Amino acid sequence: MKNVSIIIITLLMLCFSCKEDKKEAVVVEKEAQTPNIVFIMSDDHAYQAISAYGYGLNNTPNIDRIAKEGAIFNRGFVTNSICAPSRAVMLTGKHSFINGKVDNVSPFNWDQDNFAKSLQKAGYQTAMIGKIHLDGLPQGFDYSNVLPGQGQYYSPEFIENGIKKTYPGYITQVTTDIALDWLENKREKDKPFLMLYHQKAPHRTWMPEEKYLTLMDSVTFDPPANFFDDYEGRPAAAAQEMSILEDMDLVYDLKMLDKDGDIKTKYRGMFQRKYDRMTEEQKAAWDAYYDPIIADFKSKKLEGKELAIWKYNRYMHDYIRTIQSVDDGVGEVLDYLKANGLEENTIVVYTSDQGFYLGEHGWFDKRFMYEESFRTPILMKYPNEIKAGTVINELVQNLDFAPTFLDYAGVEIPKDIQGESLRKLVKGEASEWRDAIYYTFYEFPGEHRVKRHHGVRTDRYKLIHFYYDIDQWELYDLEKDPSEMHNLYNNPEYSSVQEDMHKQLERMRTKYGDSDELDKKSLDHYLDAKNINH
Ligand code: SGN
Ligand code: CA
Repeated sequence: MKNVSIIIITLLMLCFSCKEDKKEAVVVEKEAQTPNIVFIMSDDHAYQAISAYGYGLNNTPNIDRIAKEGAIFNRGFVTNSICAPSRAVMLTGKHSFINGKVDNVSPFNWDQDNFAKSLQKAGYQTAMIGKIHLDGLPQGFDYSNVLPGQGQYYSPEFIENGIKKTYPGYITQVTTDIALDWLENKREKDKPFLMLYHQKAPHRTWMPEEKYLTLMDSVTFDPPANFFDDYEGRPAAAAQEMSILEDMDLVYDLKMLDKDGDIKTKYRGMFQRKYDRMTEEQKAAWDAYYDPIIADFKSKKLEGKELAIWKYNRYMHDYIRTIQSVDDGVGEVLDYLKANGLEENTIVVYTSDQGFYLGEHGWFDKRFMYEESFRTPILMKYPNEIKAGTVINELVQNLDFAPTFLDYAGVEIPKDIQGESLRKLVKGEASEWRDAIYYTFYEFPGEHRVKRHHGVRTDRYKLIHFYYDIDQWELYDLEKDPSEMHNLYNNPEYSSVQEDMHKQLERMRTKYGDSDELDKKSLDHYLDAKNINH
């Protein structure tokens, strides 16, 4: 039986009693089918590394299929560029300071509403597979098989409905296999379904699958134009610890685990433990690839800019390779939907929990409100309703997923959800849309040392306030300076823009209910979770 909502069955029954029953019944059924939802998310996947976005770094044919057959969002953003908070926003449709999950370390309250709970109540069968990064048994899911914490690339552990087990193999393929197994063998095929299929890759430490160890080996990547940024006028940017040259570990991040032990780094032992999770065959494949690179690296004795560019290339190769396995998985799931007659009536979304730096400003990681980590890829298809090749340039946020899914499912959107449904926007029927978006980041003091900040972005401008142990404002004209190298704050030519952006910031804080009080509360929450005295 097809996924037809109860209302439709009732309508059909009513139609059977009328004269022209047959014709009408067919029309009603097609219009009101309840869509399935496959929500694909990867971890730290920069939009720059999806070929549909046109940066020419790599090739992701399967993710691109979603854009080709549906819509691509050119201005998709998160509200807080860090993993667990982003997932909490996605589930609840509420900003971090409202759903309470402001950082990666404090607990998440699963007892609050989330869109999976609402869909479950409406008759959906629901599954959560892969990385979730929120402690506790996921609520709202009939089936869950999730990673503990960050998860491991090789021989990964998963927690299936609360029970931990280790799977042989490579995490991206294992996650895909679990998803396909749920689709084929575990779901009840007469119900509409929601499947969250969330990959760990391409998260640090970017460990590729054996079959992709040599992918793009002959390619040399040119670093972005601002790779050697001097952070002039941007003290918060200067204070971070996410520089490829300074902070990327030669062994842990870049796999220079030499057998002689000459390359001694801070995190060598941590990488050794990751390497030790591999089978003898996997280790042999890794050694065959990395050993010659290690020997070559040792002989070169690189320094300064040369070392930075070498590190950037090593990083890019591994990063791009882990994405290839993610793309394969997307292809397997799309093929399954097609082969099983589910293609037309299934919404497929591809996104990441945030963006990522691929050498811009000299960095890896995320957290900042600067474009590369504030932005996130969003691609969405639903053949029943979305035209192939749709391009969306409006400002959308991960806040919008929950109301969008509820809208498509015909489920009432709770009044306290802060996002907007994308449904009309994607159809080209939205009469008006937001002109500004709000951002918060709290995780300081913390790993990578990105200072606390919040800010507002409009189509053209961005205002950021860094605070806590600093009091620094930044203003950017994104049209003239898309790489955000020139802080225009207090530049007389921009005084009216500055004034207007301050008003926009206050407007955002009022609109979403943020305040100094909530800020203080989240700070206490974070410091308590980190056991920092305050
Ligand atoms: C880990 C990483 C960091 C990363 C955070 C958050 N270090 O702590 O580099 O910023 O996760 O990432 S690692 O040594 O454990 O790889 S997030 O995507 O989970 O927010
Ligand atoms: Ca992440």
